[in-house]
Amino acid sequence: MLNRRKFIHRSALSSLLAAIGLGSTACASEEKTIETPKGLTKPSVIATWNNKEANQTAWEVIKNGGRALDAVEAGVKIPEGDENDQSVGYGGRPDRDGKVTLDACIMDENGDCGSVCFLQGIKHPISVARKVMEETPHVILAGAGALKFALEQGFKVEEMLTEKSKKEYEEWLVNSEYKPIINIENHDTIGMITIDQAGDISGACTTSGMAYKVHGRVGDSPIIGAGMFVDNEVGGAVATGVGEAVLKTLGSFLVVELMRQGRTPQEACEEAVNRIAKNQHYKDIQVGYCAVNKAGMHGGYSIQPGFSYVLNQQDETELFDAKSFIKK
Ligand code: SD4
Repeated sequence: MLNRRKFIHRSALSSLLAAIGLGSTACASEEKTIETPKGLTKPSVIATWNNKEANQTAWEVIKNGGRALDAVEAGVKIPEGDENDQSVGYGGRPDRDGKVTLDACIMDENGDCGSVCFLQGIKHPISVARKVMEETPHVILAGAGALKFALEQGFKVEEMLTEKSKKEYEEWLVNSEYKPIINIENHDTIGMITIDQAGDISGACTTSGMAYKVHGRVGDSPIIGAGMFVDNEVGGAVATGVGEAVLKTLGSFLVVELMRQGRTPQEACEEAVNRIAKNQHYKDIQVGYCAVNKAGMHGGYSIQPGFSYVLNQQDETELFDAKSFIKK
């Protein structure tokens, strides 16, 4: 028997209501589900920024019949371990006290998830987040507790601050101003969504957070629904940029929910950015979203120009420059 999956689309009636000016609440109440054959899913890997090597690593897992969860973990471990990526893991820029503190989360096709935040001294926080998901009844572990748990699970403490990041920090100390530079200072945080050959979806997000943040600050990246969200019937979304703006709008959950209601990934990302622009001081910050739905349609959008996302499908890697709310 054909294995079928449910997609949710707005009904013609709800579109009509929207057209005559009745709000989205009316649309939501008119949702209906229709059956979509499983064959319509498309193995995919999508990630924020130009994280091509990470995407390729995840793609190899999927190509070889592996699980989306294994692919997404393997993929984001690449920038985590790369000392030249100064927004993620080893080599990440420190907080204003000179400490590298790491945030990460992971989510699987069953809606299970794990997260660590304000974790220090561990090179692969994503793998600790996965252990939180698989080995504990909890979702989030923070700070000293997360570190204790990681050590119990066999992870080793290592110095995360590299000479390069230390030198930049010492230069920053001269003026000590917290003024994130759009697309530069916090560039390369990775959020990734994977769809495997069985059509199952997983997601991950990992970062060292905003450079020179207050010690103890936690951003959007380890918060399920903010930095990343996956729904196995719909698709997944990830965020990058100033985490406070993403947290205030629960952006990745919003993107996935909009896709559930029938928006394309592109439309959903645009609406999530519009929400920030409507309600927040957005002119000097960057936030970018990218998303993929179960059928492999993808999209991305940001507040400022300069955000890109990378996609692997059918053995091809493509980098997309996302459109933005503020034009060039
Ligand atoms: C944070 N969202 O900690 C992260 C930073 C980031 O690209 O994504 N930079 O707020």
